[in-house]
Amino acid sequence: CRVASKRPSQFYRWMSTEADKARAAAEPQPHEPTIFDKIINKEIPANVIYENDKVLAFRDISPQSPTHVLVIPKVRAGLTRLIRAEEKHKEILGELLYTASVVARNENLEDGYRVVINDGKNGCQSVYHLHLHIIGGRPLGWPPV
Ligand code: TR5
Repeated sequence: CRVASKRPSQFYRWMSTEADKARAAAEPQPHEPTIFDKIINKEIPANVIYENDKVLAFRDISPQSPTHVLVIPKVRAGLTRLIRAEEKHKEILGELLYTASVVARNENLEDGYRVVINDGKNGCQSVYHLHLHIIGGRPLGWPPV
């Protein structure tokens, strides 16, 4: 879940820690809140850079690149994970992706960036409220590890 900018041995040691954390994260029940609900409700501060009635975009607290923004739906509506998406979620899924493009333009990411959804334990998801990562501001490697 972190981009390698360290020596490989340090990187893989760090990676396993993050992967362990993600594996330990449990998917909440449909109405059980996550940390993102507290951000939406302004109970804890976040660096919000874009907002409308449906979505919120804020800077990741642990940025993996010069630009690292999270885009989330204000109402989770069962979208703990992308794999839980249903027909009724099509509109908000489009809204999230469109917001990613707005954020990318506002953040001057014309040279390129990446939109990531970590889904579930093997996807390294740690917060079970669907979110898009917008990562940019430097050249990115491929494949992701
Ligand atoms: O691993 P996944 O894909 O679930 O991504 C969750 C992301 O939420 C990680 O990149 C975290 O760094 C990020 N995160 C976690 C918290 C947090 C945050 N971003 C902004 N503000 C945050 N607060 C206030 N608290 C967090 N626990």
